[in-house]
Amino acid sequence: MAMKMGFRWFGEGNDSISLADIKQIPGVTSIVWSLHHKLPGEVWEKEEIAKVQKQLEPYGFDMDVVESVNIHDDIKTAGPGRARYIENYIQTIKNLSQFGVKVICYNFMPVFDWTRTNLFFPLEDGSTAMYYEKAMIQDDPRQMAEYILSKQRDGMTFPGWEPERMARLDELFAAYRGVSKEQLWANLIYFLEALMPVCRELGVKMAIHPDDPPWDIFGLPRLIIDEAAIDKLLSTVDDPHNCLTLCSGSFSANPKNNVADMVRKHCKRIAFAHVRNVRHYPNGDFVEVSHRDRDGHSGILDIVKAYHDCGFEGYMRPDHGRHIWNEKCRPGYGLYDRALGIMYMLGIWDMLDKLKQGKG
Ligand SMILES: [Mn+2]
Repeated sequence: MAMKMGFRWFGEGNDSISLADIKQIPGVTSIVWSLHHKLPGEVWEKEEIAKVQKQLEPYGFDMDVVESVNIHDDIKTAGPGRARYIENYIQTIKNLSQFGVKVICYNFMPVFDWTRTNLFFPLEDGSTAMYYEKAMIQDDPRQMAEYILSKQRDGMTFPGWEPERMARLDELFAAYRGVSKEQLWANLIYFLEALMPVCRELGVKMAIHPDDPPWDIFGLPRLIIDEAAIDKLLSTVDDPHNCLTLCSGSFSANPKNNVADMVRKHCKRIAFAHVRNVRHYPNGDFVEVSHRDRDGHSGILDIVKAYHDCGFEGYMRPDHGRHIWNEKCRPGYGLYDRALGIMYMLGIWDMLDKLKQGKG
């Protein structure tokens, strides 16, 4: 077993990048996929999954990792539909496992998924990248939701920012109003404990993605924000199928988080690694930069080395990249910069392999 390199793809007709393009990036064996037309709570039907399988097959890509099967708000808030939506989720796991899916990346963020204030911030080299301006995230989430939704071009919606959900923003905020951080934790644990028996039976790992950014926004509690939260999650549901999607970019948006330490501590429980580099500004703003270690503050060299040192056998992918060479693409998900990121990561990895063999 060895680390497996993946690439996130939004699906036929939903991504500017083709599978043929991805095939030409050295080292990629896994397509990280999803059914982006499904709303949280719906069962993913076998016929829909089979369609994706047919598309990947000619290229020899595996479909082992799904990102994401989103969680219905009733599961996060313990709302009236919780039991039904958990049942649907379990059915989706069963259907996915018939196609060889081994890892499901998901998140437990209330109302909003990842949050940025500028999706096309100009960097000094002429490229653009996603930027988070702390001062812009004040009391009114509607302004930010409108900005994000206005950037959804050509019918491509962002996962976690479904217009159907954003249209009900007031209603969603009302549903979370009574949910404290402790209750949100209890609801996450309840959800995972309900899933673990079927995950054990089918060998499917649930891999939670951290909250992005890793702090409370708009008065909404956020759970997976630091090492203490990871410790709590993994020890409370202490099952090898309760795992992490360790996103270096999300965690390192808070300079106090040391991602390489997290890797060393929890290597065996990391099913999926997102590798991304972030540059901090003294006022708390941050921007996503190239994967090259010295371009940002995430510590990419230390992180990749930590994975290599611990014998990581999970899936890895470059996370967001910049928009370079005038590429028209989904924010953060262009072909070119992510391909550069892969070559940087594999360059480090292959050299560490070679050094290790030399020693042996
Ligand atoms: Mn990520």
